Amino acid sequence: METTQATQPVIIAGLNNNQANFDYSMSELGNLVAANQMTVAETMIQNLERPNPATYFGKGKVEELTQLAASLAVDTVVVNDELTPSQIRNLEEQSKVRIIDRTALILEIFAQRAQTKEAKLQVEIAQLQYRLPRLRTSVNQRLDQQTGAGGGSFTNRGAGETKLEMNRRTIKNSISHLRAELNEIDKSAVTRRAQRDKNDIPNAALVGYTNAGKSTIMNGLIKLFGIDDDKQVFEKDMLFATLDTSVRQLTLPDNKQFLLSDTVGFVSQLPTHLVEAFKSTLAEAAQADLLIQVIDYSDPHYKEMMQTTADTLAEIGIKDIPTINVFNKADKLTIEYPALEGDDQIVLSAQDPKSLQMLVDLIRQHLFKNFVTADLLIPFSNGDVVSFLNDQANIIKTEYLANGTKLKVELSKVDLERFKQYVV
Ligand SMILES: Nc1nc2c(ncn2[C@@H]2O[C@H](COP(=O)(O)OP(=O)(O)OP(=O)(O)O)[C@@H](O)[C@H]2O)c(=O)[nH]1
Ligand SMILES: [Mg+2]
Repeated sequence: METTQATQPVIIAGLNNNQANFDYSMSELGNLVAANQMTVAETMIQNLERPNPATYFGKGKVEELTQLAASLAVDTVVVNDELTPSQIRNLEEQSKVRIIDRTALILEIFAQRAQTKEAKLQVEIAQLQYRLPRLRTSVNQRLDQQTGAGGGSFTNRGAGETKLEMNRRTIKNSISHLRAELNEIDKSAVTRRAQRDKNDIPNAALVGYTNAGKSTIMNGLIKLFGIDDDKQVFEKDMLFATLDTSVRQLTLPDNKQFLLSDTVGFVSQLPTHLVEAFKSTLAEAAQADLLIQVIDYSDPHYKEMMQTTADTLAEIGIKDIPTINVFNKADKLTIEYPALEGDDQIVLSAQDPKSLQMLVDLIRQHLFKNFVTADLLIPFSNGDVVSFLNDQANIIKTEYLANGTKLKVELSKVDLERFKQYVV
């Protein structure tokens, strides 16, 4: 897809086959369009059981679309679905406008946002995979143009086919090269994770719909509990501000430590290739001990957004991880909802430090529930163990006895095993 000019007017168009969340999905498309420097000049909807296999919309609707585009002087239509290569080609031929499907639009936004090497590779792979089956269309079109009104000779046609095959091979080669590059980056991430697992620090991952406030919560918690050199992550009022996973270590006042990761946000119907390409980035979430789902509670569509998150997590294969729900942006609420019950959800505002304190208490209840309180008697000759525990653990009580230091201390299972010789 070519880069679009600032606020280019487009028509957005969708098929309504009575799906439950059609309105939501169209409003989401409007937001995606705005995120790609385009404005919605008009919305066109067709009520139809299933798409027309050749042109996606029915015949009459295609004519209506052609006239609408001409009368508004709009040359681009964004369709709320992933179309087949031939549907795009036929629609473009018949309506004389450029057709961008939902998948291409999302890929384009991701491409614009990608900053790091890893994100760029992931998006590029997904874009090439999207292009691969669509290659025939553009090459054939070019061929038709080259051969003119008389049509191509047999020889020309043959040369064209060869060129198409060549282009396909080139794209396939590029994909495998990019994959190999991405694997190298992945390997070091896997090593880092293995290292951390050895240290037995529990980890939590922020997940959820894009723009819900994940990065804002991450930054708030870093400010409160981060280590000196911990950097803030990027937060902004835009779709897909975060494409890379960031991991930070947090230390609570009682010395309990955990890792928190901030991940890419979701939107409904995320392109399969994109989800596939981002799997390695989402490995942090896949291996988390706790998922913290952040929800924009002030958005009337928050329930659909929660469903989108659930669907996307399922698609990535993330399941059976304990989850807490953070209903964020409470300061913007205009409706009063009934109070939430249960110890796995909380209503808060990410910008309010008191809220974040409450959130941390909730995270603590879940992440450290396997901690045990033990009494240790450590001989004075093992002063290093006492200083280690003073640094790293929550000491509830210290007594100096004749035969050593007695500590009442909270320990993880691994530390309990490590220090079991001192347990009394
Ligand atoms: N009013 C209000 N705004 C908030 C709150 N939390 C986050 N925001 C704003 O919401 C916008 C999006 O926040 P981010 O933290 O970047 O959202 P995200 O979930 O990381 O989004 P992606 O990275 O795009 O998935 C920013 O402009 C934040 O300032 C909140 O509690 N109240
Ligand atoms: Mg973010």
